[in-house]
Amino acid sequence: MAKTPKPQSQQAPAAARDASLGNGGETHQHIPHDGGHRDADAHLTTNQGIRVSDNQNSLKAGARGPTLLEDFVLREKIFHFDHERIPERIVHARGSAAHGVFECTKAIPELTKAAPFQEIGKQTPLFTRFSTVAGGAGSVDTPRDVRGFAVKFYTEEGNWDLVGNNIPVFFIQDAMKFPDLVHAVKMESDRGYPQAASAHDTFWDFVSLMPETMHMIMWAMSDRTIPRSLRTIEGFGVNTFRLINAKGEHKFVKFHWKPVLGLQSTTWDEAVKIAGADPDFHRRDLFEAIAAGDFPAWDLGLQVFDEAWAVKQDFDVLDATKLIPEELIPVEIVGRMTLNRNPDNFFAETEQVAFCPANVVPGIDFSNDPLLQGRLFSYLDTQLKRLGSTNFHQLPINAPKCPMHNFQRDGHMQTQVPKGRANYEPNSLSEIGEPGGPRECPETGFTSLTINDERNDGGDKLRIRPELFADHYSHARLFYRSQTEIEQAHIASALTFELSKVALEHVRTRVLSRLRNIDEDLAQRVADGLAMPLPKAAPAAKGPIDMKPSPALSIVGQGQPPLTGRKVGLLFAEGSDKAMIDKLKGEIEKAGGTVFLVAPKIGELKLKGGTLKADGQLAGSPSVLFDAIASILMPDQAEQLARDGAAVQWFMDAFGHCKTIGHCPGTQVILDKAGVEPDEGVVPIESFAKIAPARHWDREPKVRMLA
Ligand code: HDD
Repeated sequence: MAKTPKPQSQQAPAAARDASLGNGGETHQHIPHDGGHRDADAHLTTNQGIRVSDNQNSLKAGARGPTLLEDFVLREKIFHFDHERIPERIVHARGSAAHGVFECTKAIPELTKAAPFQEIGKQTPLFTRFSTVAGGAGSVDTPRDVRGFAVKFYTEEGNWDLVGNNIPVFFIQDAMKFPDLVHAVKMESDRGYPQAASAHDTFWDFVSLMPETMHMIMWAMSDRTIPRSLRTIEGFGVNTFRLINAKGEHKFVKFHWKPVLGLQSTTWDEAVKIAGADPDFHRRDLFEAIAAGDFPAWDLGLQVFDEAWAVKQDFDVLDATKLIPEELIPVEIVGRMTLNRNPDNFFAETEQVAFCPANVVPGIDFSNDPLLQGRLFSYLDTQLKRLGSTNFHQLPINAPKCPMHNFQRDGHMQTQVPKGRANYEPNSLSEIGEPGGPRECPETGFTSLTINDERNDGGDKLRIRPELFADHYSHARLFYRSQTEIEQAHIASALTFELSKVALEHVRTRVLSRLRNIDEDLAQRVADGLAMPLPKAAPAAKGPIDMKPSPALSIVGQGQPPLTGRKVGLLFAEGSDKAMIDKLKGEIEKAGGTVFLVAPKIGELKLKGGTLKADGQLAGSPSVLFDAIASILMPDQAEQLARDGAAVQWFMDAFGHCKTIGHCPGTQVILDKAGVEPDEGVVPIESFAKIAPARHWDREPKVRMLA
């Protein structure tokens, strides 16, 4: 006679069940429909609310028999898992985000009636997502790439999305060219590579045939596209928008975000090595900083101007490949964004957040910038594909935090349950005592600016670009000539590197011919770097004209940022002096930095004067992960470490990346082996904290051949 089977939950040996749960088998998590609160005492259920008795074993016909189709618990679990992925964003697929708040520091009702700017101290909640552009969702954080900088303000008058980048201009002038640009920069369509890189044939082929890209190319080849941290990038609305006040008066505006921590970038060699050492470098940095209460902040600045000013310029303010130098129109700071809370769930928030430049609130309106006009369509459209339903605005991360009522109904994944018969307007149901639903708000509702454009050519339908859009070189020249010497060398080197990856020689030649219109010296340096002859300059439809250099465009020119928010790697080993470590750590933390302790072994080490555990093991914590490094080692430990490639490389890289190196006399033997030469950035640990955040660019010609 067959034995009566035991209840399913008892079938697996207790030890196996405990190991598979990893928590003694006691987990019962309940994810209710209200958004996923976890209650440790709640029961595990199916999506239909049926309690699950066994989450380890599928239902089988006998212990060694086939799994039964009847097992709805298994089927539901696998079914849901199979559908976990949604299409990634066609651009900006890889991103990291955080919640925060915008606080108005200067009220500007004379410029705009937009709610966030009406009074000093007014707070508006927001959600900000940073991204790379070209790579897929699983690519690395530090390719040479533009960074997206998208902010969703949940104002009391609806959501306002400021969907910008960390570069104030764009590659193209008209949305018509966006799919071409993106196809050209992404993986080549036959071979499926390179991932997250612009250094390949199709990108440079496109760019070389589209001279309007030249200004943005200068930015893309500058250190702006290899930022040290998302906390140290600027943000820009890029397109020209309009501000409108309560009287209906309007001005043009450009939006700027200025990082409170200042701007900081990596070197290219460093960015490449970080990609290997920690592909999630920026994501981790942002998450950890916020988790530690070290909240990153940006000031919001405005450049405001009117049509009378715009008509006098040599460029068109509707052309997104042009910028307005801050020296011409200063950036006026009106508020501060602080990111103070990490998302609870990456998918629900960071992945499902849906930005759209068309989301504006009363007081903000669009300009006729033809790039912006195309964007107004694209984002809404792409969200439908990505999120699968016209009801994506109901997802908590996208839903406005103010009341929302209309007569839109139904559709996939409708989560609201509208009551009554009124699903059309106008209606007279209130006359028979039934709710009639919401009504228009002529006084307070959004009204588009009635004027079209003072300089529009009579409104004829034309596939054409305005005359001033034709100058593709003046602003590229302005950017290049506004850089410090070292930054110019970085641009020339980046161009040389990228073009050296371009197999098509005629494309390289065409790029060189364009560079001649930007700056002869730059073109010559890149040609020399490639060992190619300099071709004739490309014919230019207009310009270039010389503009007055704008120091605000340089990173280095803005001075060295403080130690606040920077991370110092501190190397020690068994026998190191604990008092010295504690003292240095204290000094760095006092100056606002954080210390990451690195040692050859991660467990508790015996030191002179106590014991200490490292935060990271040496081989897994290369110096590229830190803004500066210091070491406290005894001579005999240093002798030993000098035979370890990871230790030597630690110092060699920090030196090569122009970082501050703090050392005690014991370390000298490794410094010698790593080729670290004395200079103003190689200092005894006593003076380390004072200069730690600085990059010592004077060192660079000693460690690298720059173009
Ligand atoms: Fe775009 C995403 C920024 C031009 C079409 N864009 C996207 C994101 C940022 C930008 C930051 C990611 C938002 C997020 O984190 O979810 N895009 C820009 C800037 C542009 C620009 C600053 C130039 C001023 N974009 C642009 C054009 C088009 C698009 C001209 C199409 C005509 N962008 C899209 C898109 C994306 C997008 C396909 C992909 C995912 C998404 O929208 O939500 O609709």
